[in-house]
Amino acid sequence: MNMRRILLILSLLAMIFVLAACSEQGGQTEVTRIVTVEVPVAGETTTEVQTQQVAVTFAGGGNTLRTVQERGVLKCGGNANVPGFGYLDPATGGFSGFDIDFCKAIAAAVLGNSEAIEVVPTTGDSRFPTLQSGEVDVLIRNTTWTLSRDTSLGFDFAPVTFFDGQGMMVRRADNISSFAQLAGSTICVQSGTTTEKNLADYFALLGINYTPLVFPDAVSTREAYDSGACDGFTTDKSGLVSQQILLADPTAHVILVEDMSREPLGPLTRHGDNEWNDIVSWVVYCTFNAEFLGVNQANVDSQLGSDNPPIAGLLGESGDYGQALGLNNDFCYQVVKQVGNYADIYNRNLGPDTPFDLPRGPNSLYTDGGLLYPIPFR
Ligand SMILES: N[C@@H](CCC(=O)N[C@@H](CS)C(=O)NCC(=O)O)C(=O)O
Repeated sequence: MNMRRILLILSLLAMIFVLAACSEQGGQTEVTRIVTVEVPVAGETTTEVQTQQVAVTFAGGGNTLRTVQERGVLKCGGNANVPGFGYLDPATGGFSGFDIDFCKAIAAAVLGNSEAIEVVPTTGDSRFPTLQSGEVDVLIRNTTWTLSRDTSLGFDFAPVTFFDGQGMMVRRADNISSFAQLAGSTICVQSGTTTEKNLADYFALLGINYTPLVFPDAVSTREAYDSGACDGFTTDKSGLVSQQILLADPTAHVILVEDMSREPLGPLTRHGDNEWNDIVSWVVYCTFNAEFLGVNQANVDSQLGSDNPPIAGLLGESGDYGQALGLNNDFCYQVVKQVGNYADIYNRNLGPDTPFDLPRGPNSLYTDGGLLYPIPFR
Protein backbone atom coordinates (compact mmCIF):
# COMPACT_ATOMS: atom_id res chain seq x y z
CA MET A 1 0.00 0.00 0.00
CA ASN A 2 1.51 3.33 -1.00
CA MET A 3 1.75 6.40 1.27
CA ARG A 4 -1.08 8.28 -0.54
CA ARG A 5 -3.50 5.41 0.03
CA ILE A 6 -2.52 5.17 3.74
CA LEU A 7 -3.07 8.95 4.14
CA LEU A 8 -6.45 8.69 2.39
CA ILE A 9 -7.58 5.88 4.72
CA LEU A 10 -6.34 7.81 7.77
CA SER A 11 -8.19 11.00 6.74
CA LEU A 12 -11.39 8.99 6.06
CA LEU A 13 -11.14 7.46 9.55
CA ALA A 14 -10.61 10.95 11.04
CA MET A 15 -13.70 12.25 9.17
CA ILE A 16 -15.83 9.37 10.47
CA PHE A 17 -14.60 10.10 14.01
CA VAL A 18 -15.44 13.83 13.71
CA LEU A 19 -18.92 13.08 12.25
CA ALA A 20 -19.67 10.63 15.06
CA ALA A 21 -18.57 13.17 17.66
CA CYS A 22 -20.66 15.94 16.02
CA SER A 23 -23.82 13.88 16.24
CA GLU A 24 -23.38 13.48 20.02
CA GLN A 25 -25.31 16.27 21.74
CA GLY A 26 -25.28 16.38 25.50
CA GLY A 27 -24.58 12.66 25.66
CA GLN A 28 -27.41 11.79 23.23
CA THR A 29 -26.86 10.54 19.71
CA GLU A 30 -29.27 12.11 17.24
CA VAL A 31 -30.82 9.95 14.55
CA THR A 32 -33.01 11.25 11.73
CA ARG A 33 -35.72 8.86 10.57
CA ILE A 34 -38.63 9.19 8.17
CA VAL A 35 -41.87 8.46 9.99
CA THR A 36 -45.53 8.52 9.06
CA VAL A 37 -47.65 11.01 10.99
CA GLU A 38 -51.37 11.66 10.94
CA VAL A 39 -52.33 15.27 10.25
CA PRO A 40 -55.92 16.39 10.88
CA VAL A 41 -57.70 17.82 7.84
CA ALA A 42 -58.53 21.45 8.73
CA GLY A 43 -62.00 22.22 10.03
CA GLU A 44 -63.78 21.98 13.37
CA THR A 45 -66.44 19.53 12.28
CA THR A 46 -64.25 16.89 10.73
CA THR A 47 -62.33 14.03 12.28
CA GLU A 48 -60.64 13.16 8.98
CA VAL A 49 -56.88 12.77 9.00
CA GLN A 50 -54.34 12.41 6.23
CA THR A 51 -50.95 10.77 6.55
CA GLN A 52 -47.67 12.50 5.72
CA GLN A 53 -44.07 11.29 5.64
CA VAL A 54 -41.83 13.59 7.66
CA ALA A 55 -38.21 13.55 8.78
CA VAL A 56 -37.98 13.45 12.57
CA THR A 57 -34.83 13.85 14.59
CA PHE A 58 -34.85 11.26 17.35
CA ALA A 59 -32.66 11.25 20.39
CA GLY A 60 -31.65 7.69 19.61
CA GLY A 61 -29.51 4.92 20.92
CA GLY A 62 -29.18 3.06 24.13
CA ASN A 63 -28.09 5.81 26.48
CA THR A 64 -31.22 7.09 28.20
CA LEU A 65 -30.22 5.50 31.52
CA ARG A 66 -26.85 7.25 31.40
CA THR A 67 -28.46 10.56 30.43
CA VAL A 68 -30.95 10.34 33.32
CA GLN A 69 -28.25 9.38 35.83
CA GLU A 70 -25.93 12.21 34.70
CA ARG A 71 -28.79 14.73 34.82
CA GLY A 72 -29.97 13.45 38.21
CA VAL A 73 -33.60 14.06 37.17
CA LEU A 74 -36.08 11.91 35.23
CA LYS A 75 -38.09 13.82 32.62
CA CYS A 76 -41.56 12.42 32.03
CA GLY A 77 -44.00 13.53 29.36
CA GLY A 78 -47.22 13.86 31.32
CA ASN A 79 -50.65 15.34 31.48
CA ALA A 80 -51.71 18.49 33.32
CA ASN A 81 -55.46 18.28 32.81
CA VAL A 82 -56.67 14.82 33.78
CA PRO A 83 -57.29 14.65 37.56
CA GLY A 84 -56.57 11.21 38.99
CA PHE A 85 -54.09 10.40 36.19
CA GLY A 86 -51.97 13.48 35.48
CA TYR A 87 -52.97 16.81 36.94
CA LEU A 88 -51.23 20.06 37.68
CA ASP A 89 -52.98 21.26 40.81
CA PRO A 90 -53.36 25.05 40.56
CA ALA A 91 -53.51 25.23 44.38
CA THR A 92 -50.16 23.51 45.01
CA GLY A 93 -48.40 23.96 41.65
CA GLY A 94 -47.52 20.23 41.82
CA PHE A 95 -48.35 17.30 39.56
CA SER A 96 -50.21 14.30 40.92
CA GLY A 97 -52.02 11.22 39.64
CA PHE A 98 -51.73 7.56 38.72
CA ASP A 99 -49.44 8.23 35.71
CA ILE A 100 -47.35 10.69 37.72
CA ASP A 101 -46.82 8.01 40.39
CA PHE A 102 -45.39 5.68 37.73
CA CYS A 103 -43.01 8.49 36.75
CA LYS A 104 -42.02 8.72 40.44
CA ALA A 105 -41.60 4.94 40.60
CA ILE A 106 -39.09 5.01 37.72
CA ALA A 107 -37.17 7.84 39.44
CA ALA A 108 -37.10 5.82 42.68
CA ALA A 109 -35.71 2.80 40.79
CA VAL A 110 -33.15 4.67 38.70
CA LEU A 111 -32.12 7.58 40.94
CA GLY A 112 -33.17 6.30 44.38
CA ASN A 113 -35.36 9.40 44.74
CA SER A 114 -39.01 9.45 43.68
CA GLU A 115 -39.07 13.25 43.84
CA ALA A 116 -36.27 13.65 41.27
CA ILE A 117 -38.73 14.14 38.40
CA GLU A 118 -39.65 16.87 35.98
CA VAL A 119 -43.06 16.53 34.35
CA VAL A 120 -43.44 18.11 30.92
CA PRO A 121 -47.18 18.55 30.27
CA THR A 122 -48.32 17.44 26.82
CA THR A 123 -51.53 17.41 24.75
CA GLY A 124 -52.76 14.65 22.45
CA ASP A 125 -50.95 16.32 19.55
CA SER A 126 -47.70 17.35 21.27
CA ARG A 127 -46.93 14.19 23.26
CA PHE A 128 -45.27 12.12 20.50
CA PRO A 129 -42.87 14.79 19.15
CA THR A 130 -41.95 15.57 22.79
CA LEU A 131 -40.78 11.97 23.29
CA GLN A 132 -39.28 11.56 19.79
CA SER A 133 -37.08 14.65 20.15
CA GLY A 134 -35.59 13.49 23.46
CA GLU A 135 -37.15 16.33 25.45
CA VAL A 136 -38.47 13.65 27.82
CA ASP A 137 -37.12 10.21 28.77
CA VAL A 138 -40.47 8.45 28.92
CA LEU A 139 -44.09 9.31 28.13
CA ILE A 140 -46.61 8.31 30.81
CA ARG A 141 -49.87 9.96 29.87
CA ASN A 142 -53.04 7.91 29.30
CA THR A 143 -51.58 6.82 25.97
CA THR A 144 -53.05 3.87 24.12
CA TRP A 145 -50.73 1.16 22.83
CA THR A 146 -51.44 0.78 19.12
CA LEU A 147 -49.61 -0.86 16.23
CA SER A 148 -48.79 2.40 14.42
CA ARG A 149 -47.43 4.08 17.57
CA ASP A 150 -45.28 1.01 18.22
CA THR A 151 -43.94 0.91 14.64
CA SER A 152 -44.18 3.94 12.32
CA LEU A 153 -44.02 6.50 15.16
CA GLY A 154 -40.90 4.78 16.51
CA PHE A 155 -41.79 3.83 20.08
CA ASP A 156 -41.73 0.80 22.38
CA PHE A 157 -44.43 0.29 24.97
CA ALA A 158 -43.91 -0.99 28.50
CA PRO A 159 -46.63 -3.17 30.10
CA VAL A 160 -50.14 -1.75 30.24
CA THR A 161 -50.78 0.01 33.56
CA PHE A 162 -54.47 0.73 32.95
CA PHE A 163 -56.88 -1.26 30.76
CA ASP A 164 -59.56 1.09 29.48
CA GLY A 165 -62.16 1.58 26.76
CA GLN A 166 -63.64 4.61 25.04
CA GLY A 167 -66.97 5.80 26.39
CA MET A 168 -69.50 8.61 26.10
CA MET A 169 -70.75 11.16 28.60
CA VAL A 170 -74.22 12.68 28.12
CA ARG A 171 -76.56 14.93 30.08
CA ARG A 172 -78.68 13.03 32.58
CA ALA A 173 -81.70 15.15 31.60
CA ASP A 174 -81.49 13.90 27.98
CA ASN A 175 -82.41 10.36 29.09
CA ILE A 176 -79.94 8.74 26.71
CA SER A 177 -78.89 5.22 27.63
CA SER A 178 -77.26 3.89 24.43
CA PHE A 179 -75.12 5.07 21.52
CA ALA A 180 -78.02 4.41 19.13
CA GLN A 181 -79.97 7.27 20.75
CA LEU A 182 -77.21 9.69 19.70
CA ALA A 183 -78.28 9.67 16.03
CA GLY A 184 -78.23 13.25 14.69
CA SER A 185 -76.28 14.51 17.72
CA THR A 186 -73.14 16.62 18.05
CA ILE A 187 -70.18 15.02 19.84
CA CYS A 188 -67.20 16.84 21.41
CA VAL A 189 -63.88 15.04 20.82
CA GLN A 190 -60.17 15.85 21.16
CA SER A 191 -57.69 15.79 18.26
CA GLY A 192 -54.47 13.76 18.15
CA THR A 193 -56.10 10.83 19.94
CA THR A 194 -57.33 7.33 19.17
CA THR A 195 -60.69 8.75 20.30
CA GLU A 196 -61.38 10.65 17.08
CA LYS A 197 -60.89 7.67 14.80
CA ASN A 198 -62.69 5.16 17.05
CA LEU A 199 -65.72 7.44 17.13
CA ALA A 200 -65.77 7.77 13.34
CA ASP A 201 -65.27 4.01 12.78
CA TYR A 202 -67.67 2.77 15.42
CA PHE A 203 -70.53 5.14 14.68
CA ALA A 204 -70.16 4.41 10.93
CA LEU A 205 -70.35 0.68 11.74
CA LEU A 206 -73.52 1.22 13.76
CA GLY A 207 -74.92 3.54 11.05
CA ILE A 208 -75.23 6.45 13.52
CA ASN A 209 -74.91 9.87 11.86
CA TYR A 210 -73.45 12.61 14.05
CA THR A 211 -71.48 15.86 13.86
CA PRO A 212 -68.06 15.88 15.55
CA LEU A 213 -66.74 19.07 17.15
CA VAL A 214 -62.96 18.67 17.41
CA PHE A 215 -60.80 20.50 20.00
CA PRO A 216 -57.03 20.49 20.59
CA ASP A 217 -57.00 19.74 24.33
CA ALA A 218 -59.00 18.38 27.24
CA VAL A 219 -59.88 21.79 28.67
CA SER A 220 -61.46 23.18 25.48
CA THR A 221 -63.26 19.87 24.77
CA ARG A 222 -64.75 19.74 28.28
CA GLU A 223 -65.68 23.43 28.29
CA ALA A 224 -67.46 23.11 24.93
CA TYR A 225 -69.47 20.14 26.21
CA ASP A 226 -70.23 21.89 29.51
CA SER A 227 -71.44 25.00 27.69
CA GLY A 228 -73.97 22.88 25.77
CA ALA A 229 -72.19 22.93 22.39
CA CYS A 230 -72.40 19.12 22.16
CA ASP A 231 -74.84 16.42 23.20
CA GLY A 232 -72.06 13.97 24.02
CA PHE A 233 -68.42 14.05 25.12
CA THR A 234 -66.29 11.07 24.17
CA THR A 235 -62.87 9.94 25.36
CA ASP A 236 -61.39 7.05 27.37
CA LYS A 237 -63.72 6.17 30.26
CA SER A 238 -60.88 7.04 32.67
CA GLY A 239 -60.73 10.48 31.03
CA LEU A 240 -64.50 10.87 31.32
CA VAL A 241 -64.65 10.16 35.09
CA SER A 242 -61.77 12.56 35.47
CA GLN A 243 -63.30 15.37 33.40
CA GLN A 244 -66.71 14.85 35.05
CA ILE A 245 -65.52 16.23 38.39
CA LEU A 246 -64.47 19.45 36.65
CA LEU A 247 -67.90 20.12 35.10
CA ALA A 248 -70.06 22.88 36.58
CA ASP A 249 -72.50 20.27 37.92
CA PRO A 250 -70.94 16.79 37.80
CA THR A 251 -74.14 15.09 38.97
CA ALA A 252 -76.01 16.36 35.90
CA HIS A 253 -74.04 13.99 33.64
CA VAL A 254 -73.78 10.24 33.18
CA ILE A 255 -71.29 7.97 31.45
CA LEU A 256 -72.97 5.35 29.25
CA VAL A 257 -72.18 1.72 30.08
CA GLU A 258 -71.34 0.89 26.44
CA ASP A 259 -67.83 1.32 25.13
CA MET A 260 -66.54 1.49 21.59
CA SER A 261 -62.90 0.38 21.80
CA ARG A 262 -60.10 -1.18 23.80
CA GLU A 263 -57.66 1.39 25.17
CA PRO A 264 -54.64 -0.29 26.78
CA LEU A 265 -52.82 2.65 28.42
CA GLY A 266 -49.18 2.49 29.46
CA PRO A 267 -45.73 4.09 29.42
CA LEU A 268 -43.67 4.29 26.22
CA THR A 269 -40.05 4.96 25.33
CA ARG A 270 -38.16 5.66 22.11
CA HIS A 271 -37.57 2.64 19.92
CA GLY A 272 -33.90 1.62 19.89
CA ASP A 273 -33.12 1.80 23.58
CA ASN A 274 -33.99 -1.71 24.72
CA GLU A 275 -32.18 -1.38 28.03
CA TRP A 276 -34.21 1.68 28.98
CA ASN A 277 -37.48 0.04 27.95
CA ASP A 278 -36.51 -2.99 30.07
CA ILE A 279 -36.08 -0.70 33.09
CA VAL A 280 -39.46 1.00 32.62
CA SER A 281 -41.10 -2.41 32.06
CA TRP A 282 -39.59 -4.01 35.16
CA VAL A 283 -40.58 -1.03 37.32
CA VAL A 284 -44.18 -1.72 36.26
CA TYR A 285 -43.74 -5.48 36.88
CA CYS A 286 -42.22 -4.63 40.28
CA THR A 287 -45.50 -2.96 41.28
CA PHE A 288 -47.57 -5.97 40.04
CA ASN A 289 -45.28 -8.50 41.77
CA ALA A 290 -45.29 -6.59 45.04
CA GLU A 291 -49.09 -6.59 45.14
CA PHE A 292 -49.14 -10.29 44.19
CA LEU A 293 -46.71 -11.14 47.01
CA GLY A 294 -48.49 -8.97 49.60
CA VAL A 295 -45.62 -6.47 49.82
CA ASN A 296 -46.86 -2.90 50.10
CA GLN A 297 -45.64 0.54 51.08
CA ALA A 298 -46.74 0.09 54.70
CA ASN A 299 -45.14 -3.32 55.29
CA VAL A 300 -42.11 -3.36 52.94
CA ASP A 301 -39.53 -2.81 55.69
CA SER A 302 -40.90 -5.68 57.73
CA GLN A 303 -40.57 -7.90 54.62
CA LEU A 304 -36.79 -7.37 54.42
CA GLY A 305 -35.00 -10.56 55.45
CA SER A 306 -37.99 -12.64 54.33
CA ASP A 307 -37.36 -16.37 53.93
CA ASN A 308 -39.81 -16.41 51.01
CA PRO A 309 -37.42 -16.53 47.96
CA PRO A 310 -39.67 -14.50 45.56
CA ILE A 311 -39.91 -11.69 48.16
CA ALA A 312 -36.14 -11.76 48.76
CA GLY A 313 -35.55 -11.56 44.99
CA LEU A 314 -38.08 -8.75 44.56
CA LEU A 315 -36.53 -6.63 47.31
CA GLY A 316 -32.97 -7.18 46.06
CA GLU A 317 -31.74 -9.47 48.81
CA SER A 318 -30.99 -12.27 46.37
CA GLY A 319 -30.70 -12.77 42.65
CA ASP A 320 -28.90 -9.60 41.38
CA TYR A 321 -31.98 -8.66 39.33
CA GLY A 322 -31.32 -4.93 39.64
CA GLN A 323 -27.75 -5.34 38.40
CA ALA A 324 -29.05 -7.17 35.34
CA LEU A 325 -30.94 -3.97 34.48
CA GLY A 326 -27.96 -1.69 35.22
CA LEU A 327 -29.58 -0.57 38.51
CA ASN A 328 -29.04 -1.21 42.19
CA ASN A 329 -30.40 -4.56 43.36
CA ASP A 330 -32.83 -2.82 45.71
CA PHE A 331 -34.55 -0.91 42.88
CA CYS A 332 -37.92 -2.55 43.51
CA TYR A 333 -37.60 -2.04 47.28
CA GLN A 334 -37.15 1.70 46.53
CA VAL A 335 -40.22 1.72 44.27
CA VAL A 336 -42.46 0.08 46.89
CA LYS A 337 -40.99 2.03 49.82
CA GLN A 338 -41.18 5.43 48.15
CA VAL A 339 -44.25 5.08 45.89
CA GLY A 340 -46.00 1.77 46.61
CA ASN A 341 -47.19 -1.41 44.92
CA TYR A 342 -49.84 -1.32 42.17
CA ALA A 343 -52.74 -1.36 44.65
CA ASP A 344 -51.17 1.48 46.68
CA ILE A 345 -50.80 3.58 43.51
CA TYR A 346 -54.30 2.72 42.26
CA ASN A 347 -56.04 3.38 45.58
CA ARG A 348 -54.18 6.61 46.28
CA ASN A 349 -55.29 8.12 42.97
CA LEU A 350 -58.49 6.33 41.91
CA GLY A 351 -59.69 4.23 44.85
CA PRO A 352 -62.61 4.49 47.30
CA ASP A 353 -61.13 7.48 49.17
CA THR A 354 -60.90 9.58 45.99
CA PRO A 355 -63.69 11.41 44.12
CA PHE A 356 -63.48 8.70 41.41
CA ASP A 357 -63.97 5.49 43.42
CA LEU A 358 -63.18 3.45 40.29
CA PRO A 359 -63.61 -0.33 40.70
CA ARG A 360 -60.43 -2.21 39.76
CA GLY A 361 -62.27 -4.33 37.13
CA PRO A 362 -59.76 -5.44 34.46
CA ASN A 363 -57.03 -3.63 36.41
CA SER A 364 -57.01 -6.34 39.07
CA LEU A 365 -54.41 -9.08 39.35
CA TYR A 366 -55.16 -12.14 37.22
CA THR A 367 -55.73 -14.03 40.47
CA ASP A 368 -58.67 -11.67 41.16
CA GLY A 369 -60.11 -12.03 37.65
CA GLY A 370 -58.21 -9.08 36.14
CA LEU A 371 -55.57 -8.70 33.44
CA LEU A 372 -52.49 -7.80 35.52
CA TYR A 373 -49.96 -10.61 35.37
CA PRO A 374 -46.79 -10.37 37.48
CA ILE A 375 -43.99 -11.62 35.22
CA PRO A 376 -41.53 -13.35 37.63
CA PHE A 377 -38.36 -11.82 39.03
CA ARG A 378 -36.29 -14.91 38.39
N1 LIG B 1 -55.90 7.14 25.10
C1 LIG B 1 -56.16 8.00 24.01
C2 LIG B 1 -56.67 9.39 24.42
C3 LIG B 1 -55.69 10.11 25.31
C4 LIG B 1 -55.99 11.62 25.47
O1 LIG B 1 -55.19 12.45 24.95
N2 LIG B 1 -57.05 11.96 26.18
C5 LIG B 1 -57.36 13.35 26.36
C6 LIG B 1 -58.76 13.49 26.93
S1 LIG B 1 -58.92 12.96 28.60
C7 LIG B 1 -56.33 14.04 27.25
O2 LIG B 1 -55.65 13.41 28.02
N3 LIG B 1 -56.21 15.36 27.12
C8 LIG B 1 -55.35 16.13 27.96
C9 LIG B 1 -54.98 17.46 27.37
O3 LIG B 1 -55.10 17.64 26.16
O4 LIG B 1 -54.54 18.35 28.12
C10 LIG B 1 -54.93 8.13 23.14
O5 LIG B 1 -53.86 7.64 23.53
O6 LIG B 1 -55.01 8.71 22.05
